[in-house]
Amino acid sequence: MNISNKIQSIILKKKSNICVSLDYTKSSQILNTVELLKGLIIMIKLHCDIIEDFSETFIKKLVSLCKDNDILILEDRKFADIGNTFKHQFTGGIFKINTWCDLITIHSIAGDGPIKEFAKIKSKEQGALIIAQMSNKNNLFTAEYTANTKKIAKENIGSVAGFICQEKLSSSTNLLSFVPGVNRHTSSDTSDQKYTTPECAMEKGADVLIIGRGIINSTNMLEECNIYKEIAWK
Ligand code: S5P
Repeated sequence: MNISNKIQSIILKKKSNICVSLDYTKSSQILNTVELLKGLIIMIKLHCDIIEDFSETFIKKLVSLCKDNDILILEDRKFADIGNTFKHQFTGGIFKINTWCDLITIHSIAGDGPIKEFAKIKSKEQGALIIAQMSNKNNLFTAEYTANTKKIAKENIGSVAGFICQEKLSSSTNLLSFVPGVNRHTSSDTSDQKYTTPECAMEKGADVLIIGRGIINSTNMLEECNIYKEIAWK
């Protein structure tokens, strides 16, 4: 099964389209939160390079927990370099991202080079989300850039599973829309993040909602995650 089909089958099975962004710096926080929310979410998003105690033992535990509970792992590395450098960043260093991720994020600023490299080295079930729009204020994305990014995605269906975006960008079931910057309580953070509501993101055609602090900073994560899940499923 390709990764787009797998995502859709998990969404239907768990009646959820929630990806929780686990922007924690300690591996135990990640494991504990996945354990708590495992029934309500279909995907977790990591920034592995902010985890202070990243280790092989941790990632093995996480992969096993996620596999057992139909949760996909998205590493939000936002690759943006030439193909050869991408290859080393994806497979090397201390993280060896290719050995544990289901999905990665890639910028299209360098053209299709990194995507083509990814197609060569990825496993059959791995996919990339290409960043076509961003949520934060003052970003440099333009309509033309987004259109060119859509073109790269269409030409690379199979390795590209969808977009990081703010609205539905394709009617193809092989190119899903993943929308970050979702929060039901606030419209911004103290930095540059801009939030939309879960209702608004769904109206704009999101297939998957990516929610970070809206859930992980809540005093009752389980209840809050369930509220997002129910709003989006409706
Ligand atoms: O446009 C974007 C793209 C991404 S991947 N805006 C984002 O905020 N993100 C990521 O989503 C960001 O890196 C962070 O990990 C998460 C949003 O977290 P929150 O706490 O603001 O919901």
